[in-house]
Amino acid sequence: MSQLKPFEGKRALILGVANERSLAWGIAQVLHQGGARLAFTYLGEALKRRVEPLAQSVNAELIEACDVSYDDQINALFGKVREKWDGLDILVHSLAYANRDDLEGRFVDTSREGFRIAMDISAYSLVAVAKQAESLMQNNGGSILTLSYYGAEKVVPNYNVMGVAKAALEASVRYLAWDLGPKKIRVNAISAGPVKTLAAAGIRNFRTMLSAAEEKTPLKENINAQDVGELGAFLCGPGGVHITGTTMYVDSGAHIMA
Ligand code: 0WE
Repeated sequence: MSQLKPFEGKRALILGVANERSLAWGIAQVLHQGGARLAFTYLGEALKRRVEPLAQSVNAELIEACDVSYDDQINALFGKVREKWDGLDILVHSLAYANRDDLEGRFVDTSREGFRIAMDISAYSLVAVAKQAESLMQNNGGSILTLSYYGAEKVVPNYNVMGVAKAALEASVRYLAWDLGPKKIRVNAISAGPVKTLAAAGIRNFRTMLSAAEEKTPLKENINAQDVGELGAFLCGPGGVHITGTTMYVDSGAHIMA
């Protein structure tokens, strides 16, 4: 990056840190190094113990519980952000959920409820938080980032309903970019290669998938949370000022392969 502290004074709210391996944590660290002021949410008391020390290590100004399946929790969170900062510059949405049973076997077996849950948590939640962020990003615009995966575009065996939800997420990024563009709020997605995070720990044969993925990439190596952080910082920073509505890959080139 061309500047030493490109995010000096910028206020960033980060949703989706579960532990030190989280992609959201990779983004948080790069923003912190760039001088940003940070706020975090965690999902439930179990993750509070993991997230609190991480947040404190980057001098977080706000650490709040938030389950994005509830409108009142989203409202409460943004109320706290407004109280604390009276504005917002960067919003990072790095969360997804599908029932574990729906991430194996056949997509055709997805239940109505399984489909609803995956869409609600993994796609609709971006719309809900973008609406809240819009009112906090009034004066100088801002940048909204979300995380996607190649299964949104092409069939990745077992990714199933998450692929459908990520397709909806990427489409939501385009429609949000159109709506919020006049207010100079940019909305983008990062399509990351597979990383062994807490989310991945719940997936069968993930290690085998990781080594297969590595062999398939032009660069012959997998990516990590810091790679995601560097692209996130680019998109939120001076390099990204005229980039909106897009999905950018950090995948060692995997997506070019047949
Ligand atoms: O988006 C994801 C996974 C997100 C995820 C993970 C879990 C595990 C635990 C969503 N919901 C749950 N639900 C749980 O109960 N990735 C990009 C990682 C991932 O997940 C896969 C992959 C890849 C890559 C699942 C099947 C095949 C490939």
